[in-house]
Amino acid sequence: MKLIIVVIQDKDSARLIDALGNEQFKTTKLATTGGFLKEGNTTLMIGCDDNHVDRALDVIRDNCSQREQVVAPISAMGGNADTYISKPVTAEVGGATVFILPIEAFHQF
Ligand code: 2BA
Repeated sequence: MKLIIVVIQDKDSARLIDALGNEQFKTTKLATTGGFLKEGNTTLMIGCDDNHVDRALDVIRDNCSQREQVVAPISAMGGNADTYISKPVTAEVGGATVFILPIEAFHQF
């Protein structure tokens, strides 16, 4: 068994959860925050058999599009936590960041 952890944009989450559900994948949705943009994103946990991982990756790939966005991450100025600057940069957003972990045991009581 594997645990797939996938970080996606909020706007892709409903479509991806529905698409995974249509293929009998079970998901848990977590509200998360990206460390760079400090904006909300969505993290899904998907537990599945090893032989279903490739299908899950196909569904994720098909439902999370990548796009460029001008963003303004907030950072401390001169190491002084009281003063912050916001410098716009272009970042690739969307798509999906995927981690696949082996699961030692799975129980439901
Ligand atoms: P954020 O950390 O908010 O990053 C959002 C996007 O900003 C990133 O998209 C990347 O395109 C850009 N970015 C991140 N750090 C950057 C930097 N130092 N300089 C310039 N651009 C930067 P993704 O790479 O697709 O990541 C999307 C979200 O996935 C991230 O949101 C974070 O929540 C998560 N993530 C990505 N890689 C991760 C990792 N190795 N470990 C844990 N979480 C990760």
